[in-house]
Amino acid sequence: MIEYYDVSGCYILRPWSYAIWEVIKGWLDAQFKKLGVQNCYFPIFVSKNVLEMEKTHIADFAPEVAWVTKSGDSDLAEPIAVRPTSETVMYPAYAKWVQSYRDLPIKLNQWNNVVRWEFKHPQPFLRTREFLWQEGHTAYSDPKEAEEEVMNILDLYTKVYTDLLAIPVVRGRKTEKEKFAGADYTTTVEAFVSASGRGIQGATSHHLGQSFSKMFNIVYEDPDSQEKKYVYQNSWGMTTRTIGVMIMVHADDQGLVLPPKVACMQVVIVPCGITAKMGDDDKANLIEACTKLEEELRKQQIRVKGDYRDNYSPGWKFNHWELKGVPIRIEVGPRDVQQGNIVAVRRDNREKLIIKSSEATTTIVTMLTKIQEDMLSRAAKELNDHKKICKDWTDFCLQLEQKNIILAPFCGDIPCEDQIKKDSAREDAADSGAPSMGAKSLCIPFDQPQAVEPNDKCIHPSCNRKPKHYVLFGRSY
Ligand code: 86X
Repeated sequence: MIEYYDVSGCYILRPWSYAIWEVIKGWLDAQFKKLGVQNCYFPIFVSKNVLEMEKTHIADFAPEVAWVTKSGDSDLAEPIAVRPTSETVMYPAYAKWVQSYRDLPIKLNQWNNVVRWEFKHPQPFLRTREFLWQEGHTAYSDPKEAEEEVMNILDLYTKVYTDLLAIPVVRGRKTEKEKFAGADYTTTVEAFVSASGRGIQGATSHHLGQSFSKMFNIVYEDPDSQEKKYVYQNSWGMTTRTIGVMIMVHADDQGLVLPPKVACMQVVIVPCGITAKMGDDDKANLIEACTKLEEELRKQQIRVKGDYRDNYSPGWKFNHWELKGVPIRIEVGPRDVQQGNIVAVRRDNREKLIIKSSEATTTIVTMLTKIQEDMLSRAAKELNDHKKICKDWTDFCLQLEQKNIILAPFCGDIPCEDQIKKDSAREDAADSGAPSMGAKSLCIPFDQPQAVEPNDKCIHPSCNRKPKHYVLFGRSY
């Protein structure tokens, strides 16, 4: 999926992974357009002046900003930043474009790269210094309309996970501590990786309210009162991290397991039983049976490839395509051809099926659908089995150690959340190798497990504030 590169934190996305991004992009892009969002492209560079217009929360991010300071040997007059996100690039233009209420709403998106010079250890897909994403930035006169969009976009992100990647998510709002500082509120989809017992943010959709319009002076004249009105804004993004989430949720000890909807190869055909003493005619017959099958499947829009290489054994090919996660392998041998059969093997559960050649296409289509469904069900079961309700701090820490994520009553206070993180970190990290970091809040689920009762206490033992809701906590990426 990736190749390593000699700049730390940067990776080459090879076709096998980039194809997944293309499926996500193709689907999301069509949905954005249905919501009236248009694509555009803003420059990658940000002047020092403009970047610092957003001083308040830029301060937190400043160490991650990458700067261009030279061209050839000469210093630039002013260093130029590489975008870590495009608020400061886009909003000065929005201020120019908005004069009247008739100029609203503005609904723009860009599919681009951003650079964040992180110092935590890099990880392919999950933490890379350059990554691909889409960033949507919209502006409205009506806050209700803006807030509706926040949820519409979150619905699309949810569908990318459930319908394309076969990954269940928990939808919710970020706590005060975890929300984007520039936003009124941040909504999120959170996934769960059972292998590590950690949560991972899947995408985010913010309602920015008027904070940025006030900073960047994005105003229009109210048609009734002639007063200056600040616009209401949203921003939302999904990144190539989604691919990393997909890998971790579905992979097993034999390697990748690709959900059929995003797999660039859904079926591989491997001719089998070719021996040294086999006649040329028999060999040609076998290959012909395979190519015929390939064409039939392709006619039904199945993404299929025959592996006819003669320098690898069938066994080697089985391993190879298994490692790469191809959802279905079809084996065709001379005896199968004679009997009018093929053998199909599912990557996700290793189930082996003998199928009549005449029914190959319909059966394979059904199988692909079934694989997609089963992968989601399996992941949903993992999430469900590892989501525990805790009202007691000792139990909270115990559940965390057992690779679970936890729903607990929480007061919402930032210092209290800091304490929870600190006090749930394991001290004896050195010997075990398991993650020792403390629990973060993942989100305040929209779908609350139960009502907070009058005598419920906030999960942190030293907290006396009333809990507001159940909050999902866990170790996270
Ligand atoms: C926050 C906010 C927002 C558009 C999204 O989450 C979706 C798409 N943007 C991004 N954020 C920063 O503002 C930021 C700023 C700087 Cl200068 C930085 F170096 C890193 C950042 N990371 C996140």
